[in-house]
Amino acid sequence: MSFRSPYPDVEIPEKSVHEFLFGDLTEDDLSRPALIDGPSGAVTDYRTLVAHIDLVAGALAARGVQVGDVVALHSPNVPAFASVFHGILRAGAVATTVNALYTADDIAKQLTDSEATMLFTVSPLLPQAKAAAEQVGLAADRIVVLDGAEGHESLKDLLTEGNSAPEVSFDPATHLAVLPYSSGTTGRPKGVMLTHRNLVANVSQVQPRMGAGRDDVLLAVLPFFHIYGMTVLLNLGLKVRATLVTMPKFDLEMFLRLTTEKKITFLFIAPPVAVALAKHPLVEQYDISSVRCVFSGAAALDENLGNAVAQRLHTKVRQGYGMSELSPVSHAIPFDGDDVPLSSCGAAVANSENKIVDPATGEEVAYPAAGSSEVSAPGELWIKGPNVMVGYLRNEQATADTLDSDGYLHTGDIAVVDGNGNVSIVDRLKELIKYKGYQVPPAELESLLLTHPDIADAAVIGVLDDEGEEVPKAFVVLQQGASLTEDDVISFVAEKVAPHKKVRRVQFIDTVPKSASGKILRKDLRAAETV
Ligand code: 4UU
Repeated sequence: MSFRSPYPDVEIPEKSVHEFLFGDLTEDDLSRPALIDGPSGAVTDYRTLVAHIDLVAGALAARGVQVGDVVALHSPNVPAFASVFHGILRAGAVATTVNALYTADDIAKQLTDSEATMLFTVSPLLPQAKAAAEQVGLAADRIVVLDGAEGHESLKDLLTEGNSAPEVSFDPATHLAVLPYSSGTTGRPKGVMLTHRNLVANVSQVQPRMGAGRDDVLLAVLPFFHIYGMTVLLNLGLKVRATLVTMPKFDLEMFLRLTTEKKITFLFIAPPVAVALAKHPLVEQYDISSVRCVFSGAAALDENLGNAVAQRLHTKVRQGYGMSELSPVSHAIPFDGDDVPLSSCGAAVANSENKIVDPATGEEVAYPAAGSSEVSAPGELWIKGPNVMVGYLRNEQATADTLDSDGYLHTGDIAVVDGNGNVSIVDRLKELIKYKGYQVPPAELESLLLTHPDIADAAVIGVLDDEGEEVPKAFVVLQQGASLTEDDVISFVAEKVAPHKKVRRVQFIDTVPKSASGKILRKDLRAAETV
């Protein structure tokens, strides 16, 4: 017995992402601002955006990119991201978006695994992009540097060729649109196969209740390369003809200044930004009264923190839950959901159903009576709907471990549900760590720690810092006679990983607790943390 979304089903158009988003632009839409580059103020209207998308698609086709080929996009948030991202999809190719914080090794792994045949990057990220391309044998003429760099084509070069978009045909129901990387419930990052239908569905499922429309100005600080920014800003934001103001990285002063100057109405954030909004003295120095709604997702938002933001900013605060494998939004508190507790992530989005399953017994928990404010017992949240991924790229085992034969995706998150269908995430079954909303796969850090000659064994889990935010903590077993300090371990890792994957706490232990089959017993380590 599952429980369904309380909302009526919505129609999911059988269209490609491009047709769905831009197929019905009106004359009025065309002259509206689609993107504003935060730092420079440069405006791209919808007319220019769609023209550039066509030109990028044409340039890709001219370089031999065919339907189904994978193209990597490695860039912080700049307006050109939208032209390239949608240009790739327009050409029938598949966009694999690469985290802008990644090291050369991280990028190389994704290029190899996704079999990307071209790479778009920006000049500040070129050193690591180039090193990665060299590692995997991708030639310099397959690297386009958006803002230009010696020895590479620039976006301007592609646009001025004037190639029109190719005629392509594919089935939106099955054709892949994007391949973001996620470590899922276990192991290393894997390519998440999302179709055009997945992306079109998720915007259709969420948009009617999100409350954002054509008069809204959205601050696009959440990275477009991550599924949250991709679907909610680049797809939903553009679908409703809102204006996106891009910020290449988070900086509180710029965030507040742009919010004031551009009269931002919707802020999409992850919880660490809520901490700043609730507490930082700088906030008082700006008039950010244009903000109507702050929407948080990608990690747990503390209810008191969310309410503190609402009070200080005199605005609505909403929470959503999502996962790359779900395109990503599966739950969201609606814009008009003033009565929904902020401790929850709201109800299941339209056209979807959920189960909450006791991991110990494999049985569904009992659901509270309709309308009751009681909550169910906790269990793993399972989700079924048109936004559920096809599977992990070339990884049948991981796919089978995550998607069951009834079409339910096992999230690896522990949830409870109340009698109104509002779901709250209360714990995590899977090993994944979220640092500021970014994924940190513990398996990756554990194998890196084991490469240190003085480390005999290691396990990494997420623990809460003083602000209640999750940080990666390493439990380290030293080799006999070795004498490393905590700082030695922290800097050993910091030199080799992207900043968000740094180990931020270290504890030396005698043995890593393991099951009979050799699996790290993370729950034992976690339990010891909370006493
Ligand atoms: C507790 O983080 C995301 C997607 C987030 C998102 C997007 C659009 C949230 C709301 C929205 O509207 O994707 P991933 O794949 O990087 O990480 C997924 C994991 C989840 O399995 C869960 O463990 O991130 C965690 N997570 C949350 N946890 C995501 N949102 C929440 C949340 N509370 N609200």
